[in-house]
Amino acid sequence: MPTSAPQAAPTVRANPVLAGFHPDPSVCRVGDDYYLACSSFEYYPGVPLFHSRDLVHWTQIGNALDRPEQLNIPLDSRSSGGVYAPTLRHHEGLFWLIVTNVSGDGNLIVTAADPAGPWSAPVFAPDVPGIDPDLAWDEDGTCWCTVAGVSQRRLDPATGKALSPTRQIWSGTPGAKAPEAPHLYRIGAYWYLLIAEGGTERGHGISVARARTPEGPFEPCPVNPILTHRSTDHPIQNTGHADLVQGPDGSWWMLLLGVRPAGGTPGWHVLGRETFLVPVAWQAEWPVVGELSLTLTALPWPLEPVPAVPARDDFDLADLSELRPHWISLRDRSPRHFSTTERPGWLTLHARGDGLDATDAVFLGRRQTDPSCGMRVLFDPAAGRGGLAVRLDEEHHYTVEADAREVRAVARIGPLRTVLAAQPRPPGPLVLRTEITETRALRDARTGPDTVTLGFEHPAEGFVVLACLDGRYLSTEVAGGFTGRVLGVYAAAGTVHIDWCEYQPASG
Ligand code: 6LW
Repeated sequence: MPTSAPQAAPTVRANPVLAGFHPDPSVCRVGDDYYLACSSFEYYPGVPLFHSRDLVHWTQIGNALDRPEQLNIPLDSRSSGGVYAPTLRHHEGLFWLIVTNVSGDGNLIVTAADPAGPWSAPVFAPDVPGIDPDLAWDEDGTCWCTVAGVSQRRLDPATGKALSPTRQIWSGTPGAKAPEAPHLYRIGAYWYLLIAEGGTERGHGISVARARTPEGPFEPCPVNPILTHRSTDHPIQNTGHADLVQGPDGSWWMLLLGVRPAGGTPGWHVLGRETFLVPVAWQAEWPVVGELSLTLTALPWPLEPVPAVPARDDFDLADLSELRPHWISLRDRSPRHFSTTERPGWLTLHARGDGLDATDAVFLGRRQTDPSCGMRVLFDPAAGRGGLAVRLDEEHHYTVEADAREVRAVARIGPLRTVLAAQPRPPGPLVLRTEITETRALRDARTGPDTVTLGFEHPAEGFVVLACLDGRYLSTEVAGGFTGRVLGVYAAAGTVHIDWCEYQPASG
C-alpha cells in the first residue's frame, strides 16, 4: 500500500525542477534512477530525455527522436505542431516511448535498452487515434493504450496494432474541457486514471478516477480536480499534465507542467510550460496532492546535485552529432545547412528560404531557462546575413542581425517586422549579445514580463545597445502555441559562421 507523504523539512531549492520549455513531462523509475521525457513540437531532435537520482536535479542524456527516419516534420509545418506529449515507461527490461507527431505520422512507438540511446526505428500506430498516448501493462502482460478524450484499446506495442476496439472510458469532470494527458497506473487494489482537464491555459487542472480493472468502470475522485491553481494568484499557473512516480523512500510524487507568468495583468509567461515537482499523499485510497510551491521542502532522501551545463559551446566538433543534446534546430538539421567541419572550430550555417520569418529557417538554439539571462555569440557574417535571435516562433522573434555592412536590431511581432536601429559593422567577427531582464517591480498594471536588450560588443566602445524591447510580444499569451523562448543563431542569407556561443543566467 502506498505510504503517506514525507514529513516536511527545510527548503532545499526551487521549483521548476526543469526550467524552460519542458512541457508534458512523463517520468519512470528504474531502481534508483529516474528518467523523464518532454514534448518538443517543431524542434529537432525531438523528445528531450533526462536522468535524475533524486527527482530534483536532472541531466539531459539525449533526445529520443534524433534521426530523420524517426522524426519527419515537414519544413512547411506550423509552429507548435510536430511532437506532442510523450509517455515514457520501462517494461520487462526495455524503455518504451509512445508519442504523437501531429505534423507527420501520428502516434509512434520507439524502444531502447539505454534511454540515452540509440532509440529504435519507429513503430507507427495508425490504429491509435488522437494525442497524449499512454502505455500501461497489466499482470498478464496485456498492454493498454489510452489517449486524450479519454479512450482506450488493447495494443500490441511491438507492432502498433490495436487488439481491441477503441472504448471511451472517461470524459473527465462534467463541463470541464479537454480531458487529456491520461496515464494509467496499477497502485494497490486499484487502477488509477490520471488526466489533465480545463485546457492547458489558466483553467488547467489535474483529475483522477479509479477502477478495479484497467478497463474500468472508472469512479471519479469525489474532490476532483486534485490540483489546480485556476482563479488564484499563485505564482505557478496553468498546472496540469502530470505523471505519478514513487520516490526512493516509497513516498509518492507528481511531475507536472506549469507556467510562471510575470508583469502586470494578464501576466505573460515567456519560458513556456516548465516541469514542477510536488508531493502526493494517499487518503482513503485516493491521491492527495501536497502544496505546489516555487520552493521545494527537502526530500526525505539525499540529493545528488549534477554538474552544471558549461556556459560556453565552442563548436570545436568533428561532427554535428557531437553537439550537446540541449541544442535544437527547426524541423531538421540537414548537413547541407549545418556544419561543424567546413570551417574547423566554427559552426557554419547555410541559409535556406527567408530566414527566421520562414518555417524552414536555419537556426540552432537552446531553451531560455532563466527569467533573467544573457547570450553572447562570436559571429562572422562573412558575405552572408544572420545573427542572434530570441525566438518564440516564425512570427515572434527579436534579433541582432549582421551582414557585410551593418549590424541591426530587428523585431518581428505578428504581421509587423521593424528594423529598430542599425550601425556600420566593425570589421571582422563580432560579438552579438542579448540581455534579458525580468520585471522586478510593476510600474503599472500594464508592465510587461521582462525587457530584451539587443546589441553588440564594439572593440573600442564595449556593449553598444541597439534596442530595448518589451518582452511581452515574445510570450505565449501574445504569440499563442505550446513552446517557449529559444535563444540561438541563424542564417538569413548566404553562409555565416559562429565561433562560440555563451548562455549566462543573470546572477541574483
Ligand atoms: C498536449 C496536451 C497538453 O498534447 O497540451 O497541457 C498539448 N497539455 O496534453 C501540447 O503540449
